Amino acid sequence: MGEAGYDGRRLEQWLAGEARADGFSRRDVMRLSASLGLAALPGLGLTEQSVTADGPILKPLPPELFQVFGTNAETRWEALRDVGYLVPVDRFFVRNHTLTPRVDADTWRLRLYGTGLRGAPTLDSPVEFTYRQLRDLPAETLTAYVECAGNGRSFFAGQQQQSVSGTAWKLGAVGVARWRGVRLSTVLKRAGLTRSAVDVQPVGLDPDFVSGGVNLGPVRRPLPVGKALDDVLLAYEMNGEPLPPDHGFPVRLVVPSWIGIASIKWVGRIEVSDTPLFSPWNTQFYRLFGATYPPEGELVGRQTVKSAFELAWGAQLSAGHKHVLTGRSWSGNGRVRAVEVSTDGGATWRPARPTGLGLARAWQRWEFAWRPPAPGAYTLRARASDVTGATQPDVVPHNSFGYLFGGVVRHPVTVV
Ligand SMILES: Nc1nc2c(c(=O)[nH]1)N[C@H]1C(S)=C(S)[C@@H](COP(=O)(O)O)O[C@H]1N2
Ligand SMILES: [Mo]
Repeated sequence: MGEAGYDGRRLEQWLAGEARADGFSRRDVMRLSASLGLAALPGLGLTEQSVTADGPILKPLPPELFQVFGTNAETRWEALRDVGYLVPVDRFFVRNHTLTPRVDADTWRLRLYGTGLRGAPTLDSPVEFTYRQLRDLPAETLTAYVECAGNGRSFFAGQQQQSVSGTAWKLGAVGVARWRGVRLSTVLKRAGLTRSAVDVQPVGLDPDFVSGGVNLGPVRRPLPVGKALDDVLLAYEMNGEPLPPDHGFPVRLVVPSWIGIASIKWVGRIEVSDTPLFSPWNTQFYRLFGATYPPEGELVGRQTVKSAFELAWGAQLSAGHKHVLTGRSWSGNGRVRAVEVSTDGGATWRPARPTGLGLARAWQRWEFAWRPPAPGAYTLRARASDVTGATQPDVVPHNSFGYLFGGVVRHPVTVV
């Protein structure tokens, strides 16, 4: 069965679920079925994966916790000031290409197939795991951040006067959670992983992504087998609870230190291949295109170094009083080694004091006491360096999609 065949089958599943949903536009389904040359008849074949949906994001998005951008919601950094190391689900950012599907864990199956598995099973006769079977495999916990490749994108325009396309995130498209699940390596080995496997591609059960009128199929991105076997988790719990629908229920990937798109949510199938795999998410998107990059672009994998204050954008502080500024820094290369803060436009820098844990795949919290001398407008800057010596530059080379803004962010505050 070719790729169009898979999409057709998926569409049947979606239509079957659609009978019980009233949110996701039936028009989209019709348009999609027309583009695939299929008859969009109700009650087509029946589904093994029951999927429905009723809105882009299901959890509440109160304005004091989130800034909403279409199908995405950014965490407000001031909402992290009084929470601990982990970001609670009620304020964890959401990045959806389309919308949050509701997946029924009882009928859900994880299907593995492809030429990188023993006997090269096809999608018609895949190796399957039920939710129960996955939960019965040896479990591990992992405290790690998920961060969108576009986190900080708005600063290409805001600080460098460069135009980029995509959601204009500030720094709130990141969150640390404690994930629990089974190692992807465990599942791959049980499914018959061979030595010739090179790529592993998880595929989401959310609706196909349509961009510029073109249906790009389900959200999916190949992962090299080396990373897949290293520290990747198939997670079914987040902060001690079953994964919430918006964050990938019943099962998502958590690919530590890599850009968020690697951490595919609502995984329905995984292709394991002995030849390299391609999808729009590693050929068209999530590559760096720009003057300092090769014409075919540079593939994005690991995240950069970033820092954020747990402070509202444009916060007001009173002059002459001591304020304890707090924030967090993280890096895709490993632990954060040092953080410095400047309150005078970058002229002088003083060390921030690290507080609590500083895990390699998560972040380092810190604090910095500041007594603003006089009323006026100030910009605060925080700059971290990590174990590899990587730090945050003042200017980031431009790329057209505005990925990996690892520069020092100028955070405006008003002292009154
Ligand atoms: N199936 C699927 N997985 C997905 C996405 C998606 O739209 N569909 N978005 C990706 C992107 S771009 C990011 S940044 C993270 C966001 O994870 P979160 O919504 O749990 O914060 O999920 C990734 N996994
Ligand atoms: Mo993302």
